[in-house]
Amino acid sequence: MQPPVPHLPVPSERQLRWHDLEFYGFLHFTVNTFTDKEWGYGDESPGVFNPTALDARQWARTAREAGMRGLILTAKHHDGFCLWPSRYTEHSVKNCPWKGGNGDVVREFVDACAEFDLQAGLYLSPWDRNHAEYGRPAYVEYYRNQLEELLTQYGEIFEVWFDGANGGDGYYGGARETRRIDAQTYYNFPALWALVRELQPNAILFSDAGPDIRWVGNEAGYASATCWAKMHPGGIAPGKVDDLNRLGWGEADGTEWRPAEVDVSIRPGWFHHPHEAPRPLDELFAIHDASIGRGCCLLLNLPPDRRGLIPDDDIARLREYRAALDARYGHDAAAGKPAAASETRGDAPVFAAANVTDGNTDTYWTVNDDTRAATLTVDLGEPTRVTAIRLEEYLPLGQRVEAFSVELRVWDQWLETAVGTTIGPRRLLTFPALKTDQVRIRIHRAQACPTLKRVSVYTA
Ligand code: FUL
Repeated sequence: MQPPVPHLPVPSERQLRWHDLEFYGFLHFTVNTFTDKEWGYGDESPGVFNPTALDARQWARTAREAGMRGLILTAKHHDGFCLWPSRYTEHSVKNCPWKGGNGDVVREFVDACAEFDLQAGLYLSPWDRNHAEYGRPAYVEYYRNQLEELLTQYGEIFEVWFDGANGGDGYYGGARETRRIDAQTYYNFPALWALVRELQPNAILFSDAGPDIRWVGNEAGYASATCWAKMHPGGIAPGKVDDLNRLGWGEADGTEWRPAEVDVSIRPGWFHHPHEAPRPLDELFAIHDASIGRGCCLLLNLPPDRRGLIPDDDIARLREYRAALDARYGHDAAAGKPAAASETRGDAPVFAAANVTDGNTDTYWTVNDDTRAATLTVDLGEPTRVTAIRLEEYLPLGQRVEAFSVELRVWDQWLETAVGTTIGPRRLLTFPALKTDQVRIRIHRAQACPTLKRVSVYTA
């Protein structure tokens, strides 16, 4: 029996690996940390950058303990200050007091990531409020040169983060004026992307509109409850509400595989400000369920302070968060349990319902080509207090499911306890606890015969 033909678009190998990361961290750190700003103007003296106890290993250890799989560092933010000794500018760590101008934050960062088995990614702001040539062709050349430095001198980079904030007022080498650019054409992004592909073929490219992953359209930590991993190609106009909505929802008939990354800070600001505090645990939990739980990856920002360390309060909050996540989602009551379906493709064991509980994410349940609605039941074997469920489609065959519900068996009835639209990479649904021995997934509608690779059931 042949597997279903892929329902296009399908993810690349690179995107498939990215989906598995689920959770990684952002580090916003630069002169702003010392000037108490969110956006530096570009006239900051490198002299202000003077962390007293910078320890990239502390960043990596914190991320690791929180369950993150990678970290992305702001090698250069909008103010233009470079955390590595770039040969193309003096506006960098070369001219700061930290380590007598001989330090390299990017180097310490990638080394720490390697030690703690984290993937390392970099943010290089296209907008540069320090550079005299910003807005003219010479700056684009400068940007390209810097990208090349970062992608050739620091080992494997898993993600390159192209920020969407573009142009405005700034120092610009002393001009102190407003410079507008056309973000769609000025940077020649296709050529920059080609450079990344050439130098780091495994790296994921993030920008508002992709090409590998898209922005989710807000910085609140929320994906839409309907969230397709697909989009139509084309640009995103900054601030245009229709476009932001499109980023949050994705597009059911999208022709490109372009899943959303949810970026949000553990604190109100992206950079550390002494008067701010980390978010409460319940907010972090809501962010988890609205990002990872809706099929996106979560990029959670942890801003180092003026010492160059992630503050104790943030570490304590992350520990609480990890412990609470493990308690709630650490044990899958469906693992290894029998499952049955209304239909199995060609009655072939290779596509059987039991594939969703076998712990192997290379196997999946599916049905015959013409089927669009079907049910799958997991038998928990004994009455179990069920509080949440996680579903995953088999992505190499594309995203298919459009509408589903979750039913729990009580008194021989099936009570509908949750309804949903998209599943995609994963869908987490929590609901009022109920004791049941059978959980049924009812797929109501799909774009092509549905697939599921895993069903997990949580009881805490
Ligand atoms: C935005 C930037 O303007 C913010 O400062 C921050 O870096 C955020 C992640 O992206 O576009």
